[in-house]
Amino acid sequence: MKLRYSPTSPYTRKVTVTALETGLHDKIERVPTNVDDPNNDIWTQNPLVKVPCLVTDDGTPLFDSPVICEYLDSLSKGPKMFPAPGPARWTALRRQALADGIMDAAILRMGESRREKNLQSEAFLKKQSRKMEQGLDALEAEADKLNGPLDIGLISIGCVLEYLDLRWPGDEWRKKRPKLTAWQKTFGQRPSMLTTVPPKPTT
Ligand SMILES: N[C@@H](CCC(=O)N[C@@H](CS)C(=O)NCC(=O)O)C(=O)O
Repeated sequence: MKLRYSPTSPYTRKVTVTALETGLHDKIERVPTNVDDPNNDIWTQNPLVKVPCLVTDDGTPLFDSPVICEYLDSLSKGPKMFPAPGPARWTALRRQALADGIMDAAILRMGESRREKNLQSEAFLKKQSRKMEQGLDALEAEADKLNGPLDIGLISIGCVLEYLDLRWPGDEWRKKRPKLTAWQKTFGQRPSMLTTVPPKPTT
C-alpha cells in the first residue's frame, strides 16, 4: 500500500497512528505529496486533490481519513480501532467527527488568515474560531470519559489537540480545559503519538 501524505496534515497523522496501533505500519510505503503540483498523481487518484490518500495493493485509491482508517482496521489481525456495531462504535465515530470538524475549522481559519488583510473576512474567521472553541468545550465536557480502550475517536482527539499546538498555539486551548489537558498529556505519551510528532511547519 502507498500512503500519499503531507508532513503536517493532522488527517494523515490519524492514519499513521492507526497503522502503528494496528501493526500495519510496515506494510505502507509513504509518498510525500504536493497537492499544489498539477502533475502529481494525487490529481488522478483523488478528485478532491487532498491528502491523505491510500493506494491499496490492487491500485484502488481510498480517501478520506475516516475511510482509510477503517480500511486499515479491516486488515488488522490485532487490535481494532473501530468498535463493533453498538453504542461504543457510535461514540467513537462521533468523537472522530468532532475532532475532524475541529481540524476542518482550524484549516479553514488558517487559509483565511493567510489572505491579504484587506481580503480577509472577520466574520468568517470568527465563525471558524467559534467552531473550534465549541468543539474543544465539548471535548472538555466528556474528558472524564475518554478512558476506554483505544479507538478511532481517541486517536482523532489526540491528533487534533497536537495539531492546534502546532498551528494555533496562541489560542492556548489548555486554558480553562484542565481535564482535556491532563488527558492529552497522558495520551501524547503513547509510542504511536511520540513517533508521529509533526515537524515544525515551514508554511
Ligand atoms: N476530510 C479529509 C480532509 C483532508 C484535507 O483537508 N487535507 C488537506 C491537508 S491537511 C489537503 O490535502 N488540502 C489540500 C486542499 O484542500 O487543496 C480527510 O479526513 O482526509
